[in-house]
Amino acid sequence: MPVNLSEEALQQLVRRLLVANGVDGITADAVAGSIVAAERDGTLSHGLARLPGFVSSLESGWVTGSPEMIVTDQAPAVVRIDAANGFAQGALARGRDMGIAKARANGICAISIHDSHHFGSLWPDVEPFAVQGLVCLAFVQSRSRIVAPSASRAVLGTNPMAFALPRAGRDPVVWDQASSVLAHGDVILAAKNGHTLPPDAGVDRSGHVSRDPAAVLDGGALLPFGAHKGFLIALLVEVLAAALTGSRFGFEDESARIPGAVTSNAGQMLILIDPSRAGASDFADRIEQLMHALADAGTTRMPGDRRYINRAKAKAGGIAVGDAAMKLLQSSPH
Ligand code: NDP
Ligand code: PYC
Repeated sequence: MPVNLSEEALQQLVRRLLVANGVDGITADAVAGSIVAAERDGTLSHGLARLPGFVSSLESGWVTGSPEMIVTDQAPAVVRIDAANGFAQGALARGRDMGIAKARANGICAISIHDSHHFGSLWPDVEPFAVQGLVCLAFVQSRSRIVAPSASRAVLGTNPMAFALPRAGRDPVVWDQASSVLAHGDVILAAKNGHTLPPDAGVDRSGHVSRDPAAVLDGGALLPFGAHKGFLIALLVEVLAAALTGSRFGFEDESARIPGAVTSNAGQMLILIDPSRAGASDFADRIEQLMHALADAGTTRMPGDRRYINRAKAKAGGIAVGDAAMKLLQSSPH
């Protein structure tokens, strides 16, 4: 039977499990915040379902729980963070204030994170910047899983990117999407729940399109969204998140060879823009005009809507935590 927990109670349990597995306090707060936000808002592919993967990656020694991360004032508009083989959310927590200060001072700032592991959703990383009035873009790359339309094997990762847009007096518009038709996490959930995949989401180990999640997971690969266009977005993400940050490409990641390791050693790039410094003094009004035009045209669904509805429900009724997750959460010492 699922147990209903408040966001705060679940945050404490997830944090405790991470700390018990060697994660430092700042990183544990940040990673737990990301996992709980995903579960709360209904992004189940990157919520509590990810906990066993975080724990097994830590136990395998592949990821460092409490590394010495270094935040460097790299250039007037660049913060560089050496995550020292730790979790990306912990690195961002350490560099975000410098990034915001630089974006406000210069109009724009890149936060360049290398030697990091990102195993979560991107929207919890970007949404807080928009709440503070900044436009934010984020790019993360990971283990090779996307096969290009003309290729025979995967090189690029499922490479998500996210965009957060502040709105005056309203929740930000935030989108966050994998470069594949489906995130790998959703293929795992489909396999677990006995669902078939949408057509053209993945191929089996022989390269044949397959709707069987087990076949895709067992040596197969995922297809980019929108045919060649998703492949090109995945390429852009790989360059911004890996090459520009000084991180390994997805095809250089060695996690697949380490028993228990499911996170990838990779990079993350965030770009912050202060609209008030970008030359558009009427930015907030222009965004409202755009939103009204979309609504007038019949757009009833904006990115983030689903999550905000789930968030309100969780605030009112709590977050349902299943037996397996509860057992894992209670396995750490009190
Ligand atoms: P989805 O396809 O579920 O959603 C992508 C975006 O589209 C969301 O912002 C969603 O908003 C929005 N959206 C959905 N339907 C509509 C619609 N009809 N009109 C307008 N907007 C819509 O996400 P993915 O499966 O691509 O990714 C799932 C998660 O996996 C992401 O959080 C991503 O960060 C994560 N991921 C992480 C990776 C990593 O390396 N760490 C790798 C790959 C993926 P809403 O949120 O409101 O549903
Ligand atoms: O769901 O594709 C995915 C993914 C890769 C790394 C973390 N999530």
